[in-house]
Amino acid sequence: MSKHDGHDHGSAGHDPDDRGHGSDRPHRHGAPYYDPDYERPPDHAHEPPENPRYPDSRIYGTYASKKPPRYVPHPIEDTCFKPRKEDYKPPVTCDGGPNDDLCVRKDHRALTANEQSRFLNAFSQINAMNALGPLVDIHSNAVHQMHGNPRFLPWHRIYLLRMEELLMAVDPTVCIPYWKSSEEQAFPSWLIGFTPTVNLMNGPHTVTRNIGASLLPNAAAVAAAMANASFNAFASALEGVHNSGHVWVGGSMGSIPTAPADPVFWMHHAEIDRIWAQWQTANPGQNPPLAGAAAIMDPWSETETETRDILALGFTYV
Ligand SMILES: [Cu+2]
Repeated sequence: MSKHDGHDHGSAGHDPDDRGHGSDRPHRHGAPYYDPDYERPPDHAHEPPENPRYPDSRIYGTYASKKPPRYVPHPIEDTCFKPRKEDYKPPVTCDGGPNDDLCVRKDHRALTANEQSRFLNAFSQINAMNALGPLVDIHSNAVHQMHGNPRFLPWHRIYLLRMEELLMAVDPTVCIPYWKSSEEQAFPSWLIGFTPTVNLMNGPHTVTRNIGASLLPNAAAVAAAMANASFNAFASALEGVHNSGHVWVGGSMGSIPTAPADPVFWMHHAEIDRIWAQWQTANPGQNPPLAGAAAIMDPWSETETETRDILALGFTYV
């Protein structure tokens, strides 16, 4: 039985089979989430391949095509969402308060029905424009070394930001909600029927789930991760908690190349990022030990230093 079967996922043990060499070690295509190993620092020097499917350098970084295909806006298919001009008034936070310029990421349980449909509608629209697939594909390229080492948290912080920017291009009131799975111990019910088909580089992928075949980390597991005083100890524990969340949802979420096709991926990672932000406040000056090329969040240009301050990046958690 493999350690990747789920039940023992996140164990601290090291499987020799999992410690191969170079690009073989991290998530091979289709590979499940594996235990983080922060003792092996990223060996990071590469140029990601150019791929003409990627149209926009702000979102797709070095994957962007020099001759971008034009976005083809797609009519809204969701009949539950009927945009009217008055829907596009500024978000309610524009009241002169401190959050005016920030995307305010909320607990998904606090979303109104309208905010839920806006999130799903924006998700469907960027998918229909074939702007989502290329973003998902970036996650399948292990060359970015975004799992199992200190790049995990800063890299996914930028990844979420790019997704949020894409969503906001469709609907500027949308921010990525977070899914506090350790507290809820349940899948967000309003996402159950939402299983989009996303065009990935290997062809269309329809989201599947196999919810609850393993254990979801509880609040104590998150508290135990939070109790670590050094970045690597904290981040490694939190990545393990995160892995178990992927395995618990199962299906697309259980596999690195397909996980971001499920909207719950973004909400799961928003929660992981929120926990990191909390830990940062409690542990000032504790930053990822990254230098040189490993400190650049390729395919984007942000450096590790630029990932530290979420307010400076333009979002906050409430
Ligand atoms: Cu990831």
